[in-house]
Amino acid sequence: MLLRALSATTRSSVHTVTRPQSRLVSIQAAARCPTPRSVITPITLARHSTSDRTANMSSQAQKDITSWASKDGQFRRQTSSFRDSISKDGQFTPDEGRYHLYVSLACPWAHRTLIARSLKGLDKYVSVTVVHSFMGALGWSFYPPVRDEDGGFPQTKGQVGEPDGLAQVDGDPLFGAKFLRELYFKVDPDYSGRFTVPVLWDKKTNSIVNNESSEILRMFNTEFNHLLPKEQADIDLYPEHLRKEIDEQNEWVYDTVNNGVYKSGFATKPEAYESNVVPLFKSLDRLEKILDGGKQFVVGDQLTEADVRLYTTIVRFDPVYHGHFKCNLGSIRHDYPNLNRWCKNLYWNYDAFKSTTDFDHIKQHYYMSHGQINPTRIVPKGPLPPIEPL
Ligand SMILES: N[C@@H](CCC(=O)N[C@@H](CS)C(=O)NCC(=O)O)C(=O)O
Repeated sequence: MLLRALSATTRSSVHTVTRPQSRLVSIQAAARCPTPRSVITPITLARHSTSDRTANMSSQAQKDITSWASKDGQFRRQTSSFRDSISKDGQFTPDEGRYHLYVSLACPWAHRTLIARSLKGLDKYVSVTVVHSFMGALGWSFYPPVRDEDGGFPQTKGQVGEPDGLAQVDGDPLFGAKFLRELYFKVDPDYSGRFTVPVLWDKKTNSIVNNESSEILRMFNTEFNHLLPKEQADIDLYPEHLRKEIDEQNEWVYDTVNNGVYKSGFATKPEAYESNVVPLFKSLDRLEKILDGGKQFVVGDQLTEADVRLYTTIVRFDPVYHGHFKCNLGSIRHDYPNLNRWCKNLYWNYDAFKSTTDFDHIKQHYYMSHGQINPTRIVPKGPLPPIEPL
């Protein structure tokens, strides 16, 4: 293993949320290799909105959106603000065509929700819009940024322009918004948090149901089951008998791995970087051991949300985090054979994982958007292939 006697710094996690869930039989085989289908519902390109709320920037975080770290050099992820739930008996009932999911294909948190939506076959209930891969000063946009005179992307202006061929963008089909922030302000004109994806939008009440991926993932797992064919209803990513183990693992994997790569990469002081990159690799060592003996899943013998949550970080690791976020005490493909095998199995054998993973979009986002980390905005060619064959 790469790291042995290390002093892990454990920071508090705001992420793990447990809600009562209904009991379901788990038939994981049903999740394997479903009929290939596009995960993204086709959407027509919308016209630019005339109502632009971009001037409404009420908090410091909103004014300085690309300044990720605090004064001490540490990156601290903000707690999500919208925490309602889809449920049969609540305000947000699980009706066909009612919900819309705004995602970035680059974002590992949004990626969780796309995988769950695909595994559970929720296309009819939840349509999807993908934002442009570039995130500038005004946050996620539905259009590519205007290029400046020398062809670069302006980090500070945040204008929108014509498609640039780098990534397919859908436009906002609901309101013709230019920026994701407009949707947040539509719901709450005084919103002072960050404009993050994923956003689960309710088309009926025109509001945000939830913008916390771990909760959206669980809603998708259970709240539509009574409407789904048995094969998909039976897929249970949070089975009763594994909940304790999943919750325990989520806690440290979230803090040191999922968020650990960000805390390493966004650190602006060596001490902040080191205090995160070391625990990150210690946790990768721990996961490598968990997957010993040809194990295919990180908790139990079936696909669970623990695999979904870990996958979206591991699949980005070699293409982005290793170089861009300086997480280079090892790479998945060269130093973690078990994690590599586990990741390749999910990618190549489960359509829900492969069809939602877009390596070009992922690399374009990180290397182009974070000018303070990569001022030339050159997107590296490798690693090739982005994921190894089985
Ligand atoms: N807690 C949120 C975190 C989501 C999140 O941080 N998303 C990032 C993209 S990877 C984002 O949209 N960042 C924009 C910003 O912070 O301005 C979740 O898990 O849903």
